[in-house]
Amino acid sequence: MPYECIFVIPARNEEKSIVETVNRVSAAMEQAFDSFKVVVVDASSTDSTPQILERLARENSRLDVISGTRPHQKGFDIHNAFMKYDSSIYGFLDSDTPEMSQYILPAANLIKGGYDIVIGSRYKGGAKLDRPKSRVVVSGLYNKTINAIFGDGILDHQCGFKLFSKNAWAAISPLAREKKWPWDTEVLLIARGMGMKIYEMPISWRDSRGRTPIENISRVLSDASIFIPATLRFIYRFKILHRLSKA
Ligand SMILES: Nc1nc2c(ncn2[C@@H]2O[C@H](COP(=O)(O)OP(=O)(O)O)[C@@H](O)[C@H]2O)c(=O)[nH]1
Ligand SMILES: [Mg+2]
Repeated sequence: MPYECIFVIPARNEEKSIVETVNRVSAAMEQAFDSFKVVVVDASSTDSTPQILERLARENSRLDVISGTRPHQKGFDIHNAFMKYDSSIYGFLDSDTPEMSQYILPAANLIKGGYDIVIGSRYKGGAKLDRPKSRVVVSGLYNKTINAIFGDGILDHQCGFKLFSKNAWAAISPLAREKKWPWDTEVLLIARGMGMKIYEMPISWRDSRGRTPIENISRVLSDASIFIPATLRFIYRFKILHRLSKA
């Protein structure tokens, strides 16, 4: 029997947030579904996250813990976790934003009502944002660039909260290749190319890390080194190859 929903939480060194996130996601899932699994992918954490997860899994029969791959492969880890289960809905939520679990029930209802994909959006009207300026500027530039190139109309590609219907995931998954952060953008571009119905849900978002300005700049630079080559790959795949195949 397929599950009604599989909900994945990617986690790397999340000893501060993981208990609250697992508990709040589990409570939200109880409200929304009869049969479900909460699946934490522990990506080589070096803090006490693995021990905490072992304890949580002993207490919670609906929690599965699986091991991630190398660091930075969040997309690949979520992808692999989805592939392990047969489910009507697949979703994921970043571990450091437990308050986002409040959106699981409304997002699940939208999928049940016929949407292919529901994504959290920090930039849609009605959203509330508490984020360092450097990251807001870079993220805004990134989303606008993707829109200018691909015309996909999505305002927030990279928010760590997304749900997919079974059919949407079955169609997208064989085509998704990115392993790192840009996997989110890739799955949305594939979905748009297939004419899927995507709902951007305005959310209230707070960057929880409390990084120093130097750490924020360093994150922006490391993101640039990952997102710029990925965007060039997307141009090749979704624009150039697409045009050649039509010629
Ligand atoms: N699978 C996996 N997850 C990761 C990795 N690094 C961070 N995460 C998780 O991915 C989510 C987003 O990471 P975060 O550092 O908060 O990114 P930000 O929100 O863009 O600043 C969090 O739940 C992290 O625990 C990783 O290397 N692999
Ligand atoms: Mg985060």
